[in-house]
Amino acid sequence: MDLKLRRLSYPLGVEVCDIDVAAPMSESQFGQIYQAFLDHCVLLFRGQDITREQHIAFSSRFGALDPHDAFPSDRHPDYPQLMVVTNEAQADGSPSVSRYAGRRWHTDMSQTLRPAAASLLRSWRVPEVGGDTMFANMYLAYDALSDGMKKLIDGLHAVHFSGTRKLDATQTDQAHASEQQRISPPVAHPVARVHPETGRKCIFLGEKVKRFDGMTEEESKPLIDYLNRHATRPEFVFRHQWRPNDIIVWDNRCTLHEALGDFDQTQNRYMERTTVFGTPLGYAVSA
Ligand SMILES: O=C(O)CCC(=O)C(=O)O
Ligand SMILES: [Fe+2]
Repeated sequence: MDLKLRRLSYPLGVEVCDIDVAAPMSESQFGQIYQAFLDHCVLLFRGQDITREQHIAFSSRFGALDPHDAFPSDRHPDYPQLMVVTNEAQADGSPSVSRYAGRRWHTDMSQTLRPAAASLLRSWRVPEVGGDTMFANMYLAYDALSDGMKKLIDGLHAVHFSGTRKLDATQTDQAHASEQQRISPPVAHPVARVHPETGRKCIFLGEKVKRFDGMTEEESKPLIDYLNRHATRPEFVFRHQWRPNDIIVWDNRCTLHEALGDFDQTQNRYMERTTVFGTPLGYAVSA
């Protein structure tokens, strides 16, 4: 049976309609879903009232799952394959460690030598309005560059840093950032990346990047800022408004995403994410 797809925006994303991701699914049906994922970069499944085990099982069909050793603070205590993103306070009343997770343009795990292939984010509780997430298509962003700029970035490697999350400058937040930097020292990745499955070129950058390898931060900043601004122009972006029990799957190799935080912080937002390992990329550099 053919999948029923509904496009979510011009640049990227389709809703996969009338599917229960927890129901038995043949190889050929999953093959169609995987092809839609490669073609459209972002998939949305609505109304998935599933268990954590089912979320993990569906995610595993996309590839081996990351146990999040590079992010122990945000891991679910009972399920290492799940990262928690929430503004809900911890049991002892202290602020959630993940309350600012994803609040800048980024691609998951790019601060490691095995950046993520896919991420599958499931919404449990969402605010009445807002708390949206934006996704940008890095194939389109690359294609829209001039030949001169393509040639310039072709040889460049960008240095991705850990611990760049927005902070309230509390001691806990500072300690968290230092710990993240210790776990994941900086790594360099190609700025113009060839997607390992589609073979298409895309911009691989985002706001974890502070400089190009072999250049100073001061020298790098103007071009990094330009490329991030260009890559996230509205015509490359889809903005998702969450409902409870949505699952969004995105391809981290050819998209950037950002959580907006545009909501009443007295309301609860609670999400869980699995992360599918990508192929090894890049090399370690000194800070
Ligand atoms: O909370 C969100 O909307 C996204 C957070 C994020 O960056 C992620 O889960 O990878
Ligand atoms: Fe993310």
